[in-house]
Amino acid sequence: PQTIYLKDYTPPAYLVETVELTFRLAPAATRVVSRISFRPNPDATTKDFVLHGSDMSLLWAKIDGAEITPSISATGLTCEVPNAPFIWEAEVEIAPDANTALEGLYMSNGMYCTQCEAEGFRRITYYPDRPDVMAVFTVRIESDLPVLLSNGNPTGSGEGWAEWHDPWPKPAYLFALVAGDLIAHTGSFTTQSGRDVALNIWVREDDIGKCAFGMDALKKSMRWDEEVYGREYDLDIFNIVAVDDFNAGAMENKGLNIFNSSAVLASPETATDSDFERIEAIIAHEYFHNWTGNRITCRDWFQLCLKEGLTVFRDQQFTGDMRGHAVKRIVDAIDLRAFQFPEDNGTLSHPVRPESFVEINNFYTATVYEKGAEVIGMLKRLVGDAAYQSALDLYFDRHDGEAATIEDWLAVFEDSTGRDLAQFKRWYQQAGTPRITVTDSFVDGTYTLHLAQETPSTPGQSVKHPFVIPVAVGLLGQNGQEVVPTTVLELTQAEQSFHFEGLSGRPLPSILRGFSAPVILKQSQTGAEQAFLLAHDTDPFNAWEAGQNLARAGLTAMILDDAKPDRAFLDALRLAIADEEKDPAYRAMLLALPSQENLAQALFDAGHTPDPDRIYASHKALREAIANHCQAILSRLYDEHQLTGPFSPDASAAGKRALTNAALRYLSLSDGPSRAQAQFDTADNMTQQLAALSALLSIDAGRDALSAFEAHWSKDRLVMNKWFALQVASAEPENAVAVTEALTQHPAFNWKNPNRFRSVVGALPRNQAGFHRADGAGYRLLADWLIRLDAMNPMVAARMTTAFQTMSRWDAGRQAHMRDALRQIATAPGLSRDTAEMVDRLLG
Ligand code: BAL
Ligand code: ZN
Repeated sequence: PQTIYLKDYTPPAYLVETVELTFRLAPAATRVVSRISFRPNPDATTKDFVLHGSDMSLLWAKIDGAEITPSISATGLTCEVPNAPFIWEAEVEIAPDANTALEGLYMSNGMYCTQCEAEGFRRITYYPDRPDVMAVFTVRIESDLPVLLSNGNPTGSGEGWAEWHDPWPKPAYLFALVAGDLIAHTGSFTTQSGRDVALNIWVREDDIGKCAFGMDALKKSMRWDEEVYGREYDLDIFNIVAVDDFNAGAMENKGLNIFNSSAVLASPETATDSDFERIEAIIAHEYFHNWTGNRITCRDWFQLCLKEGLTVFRDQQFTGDMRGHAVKRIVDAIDLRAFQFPEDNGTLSHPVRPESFVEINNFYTATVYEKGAEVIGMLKRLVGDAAYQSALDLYFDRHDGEAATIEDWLAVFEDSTGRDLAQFKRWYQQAGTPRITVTDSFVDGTYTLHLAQETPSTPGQSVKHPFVIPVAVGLLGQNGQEVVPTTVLELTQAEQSFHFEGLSGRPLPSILRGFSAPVILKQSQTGAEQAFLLAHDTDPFNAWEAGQNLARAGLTAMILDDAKPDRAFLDALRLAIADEEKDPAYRAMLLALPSQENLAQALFDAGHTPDPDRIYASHKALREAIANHCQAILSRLYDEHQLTGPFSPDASAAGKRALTNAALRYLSLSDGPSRAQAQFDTADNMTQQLAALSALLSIDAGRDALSAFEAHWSKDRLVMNKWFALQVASAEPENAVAVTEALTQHPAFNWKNPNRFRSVVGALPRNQAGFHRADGAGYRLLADWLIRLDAMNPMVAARMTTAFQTMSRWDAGRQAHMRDALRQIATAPGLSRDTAEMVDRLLG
């Protein structure tokens, strides 16, 4: 397979003005007629006419009305064309019902839908399928199905047909088509300039009761983007469609967002608070793409972070505004450390803007998305809020309607702030997680912080140059008073000292406040200092971080040295959760220990090769110790934060449920199953029901509840995904493989549905000790399933190989088993390009 390099970019040879498409839908033989007006690109370096296309039969093709015979390969076609504007016409036949890859036009439960990003459009018709070719699309759909949708505004419809016109030039990856027996939850929105927009969430009839929350989230997103970024919606209609079979979460097609049903459908009975929050964020994310992605798109796929990093950053800001910034920042840091740090510190490490790829689908990663968002956050921290806003205004003015690059993005900031961002650009170019080592001194009233940065080498990048790192620091006095409020230090050198003068005593530093940069901080703190910061730090992120550090230190001693649970941690935690000044959602975060995966990473980083079973056992022992030590306060928190009245998914109510459910899990350990059983029996919402079931399973008292849950929810596919995933997640390490295997035999295990596959096979790697069983059984089970899935759906299979990304950090025995599993995948006959690239990178 061919490797594609950023450095080889050349402009398209031909540009497209307009595209007219006619679809005659039929499951096994859909006909697509295209009429495309091309013109030579004056900036082109070649005159070769190449259209992408695969998995289709060409029935005929014409140029300016004259039939031609192009030269066709498995990936596209070429032919002679005039050196002047011309009209290309063609008809192809495709088979949506045979499309199991779920890229291009495919079928899900009798409905037609599309997924074209990144390169799915080339499975629909022959076209220059690259994001820097932007065109105005007109679409006619012919089908007996009642609802026929495409991008833009509707321009006509009749018995068995509908036409759509999208006035905004767009790349083919934003094309969408839906045809099905659907009904709409409708709404409307009046934009800031007074235009009325019709809003629809299209679903199957059974799901119509699960749309109200999504509609509300959409309206909030539209208002927020006007108020915060000055961005108004630009069509007469905005459609969202829920689809059961979908490889990712959702897709921002212009005016026609297509969503994985799990990312849009929610009701109190069927969705948890986490689902509500996730749905709100994804709806916002896809909506925000209308400006950051659609109006301004990417020149090429290496620039993916241009739209994704920025749009993730925007959805994080939105969620913070809707639900509280302190907890949101903690959640984002937890996720970055859980998903991006392992990627950045293993064989899959790549820069936020990669320099090469074989299959672009393999680069929709936590690095491009979440680290990409962190880079935007750092830029904002460095230039300040007002300058950020001016720069964004300039970005929209300057690049609207264009396919832009990271260079364009940085130039906007340089031009509007006068700042040189050459060094900052390294965040886009250098892979790896920087380590910042802190030392300090105090002499004659001057406190000196010495920061040293170092980034380990990553595949293909052995030498790293210093980054510009915004390190937010505050200094606390003896009594917890803030003697120096939050100050952003700019670390630009490999080593640098920062002085704070005129202090009356040695302060305690609170470093990297608000997680101001995606780095690993190495500082020696005593347990007493961590407990002090947990109690007194005015920065909520760092107060939480101090609690996590204290917990991690205690757990490390338990794992490595057989220590007992740390009494100082237990006391500090008990004090913190009793603090009524702290809101319930925040206290729920304090109660969550660092995950087993997080502990493994910390131990890897400190040069250890940990035993996952010991991590599991120590984690469990500390949880039991917390349960016993804090029983009285947990019991009080559980009782005092119970809600009455109708369910509301708002942040305040969700925070109380988060706290009571965190308490419930511990109380089940100390007091047995009765509370959880009672909550399970009486819960009127999924948050309470699932938390109770999970608490019961964690003490092996959930067998009956599990059956009752299944009997009640067997018809609800989204809820059943939770039922499957929870069993794998809560299995004891020695049983996890058997539990997973047994669930794959369950009649409701439809492995061809990506959500169901992820909730069973994909759940195993998240049970760390279960997956990393010393005998390699977890690795073998995953490999067997990925080989099977790869033949159907390469994108999802390839993504799941990331379960092996920490391979080099485990012991020799586990490494050998992982390597065998990867080799087994690598040698499977007919392996996809997607999975082959991943396995190749994983094997190094
Ligand atoms: N563009 C792919 C889905 C998303 O990031 O919104
Ligand atoms: Zn996105």
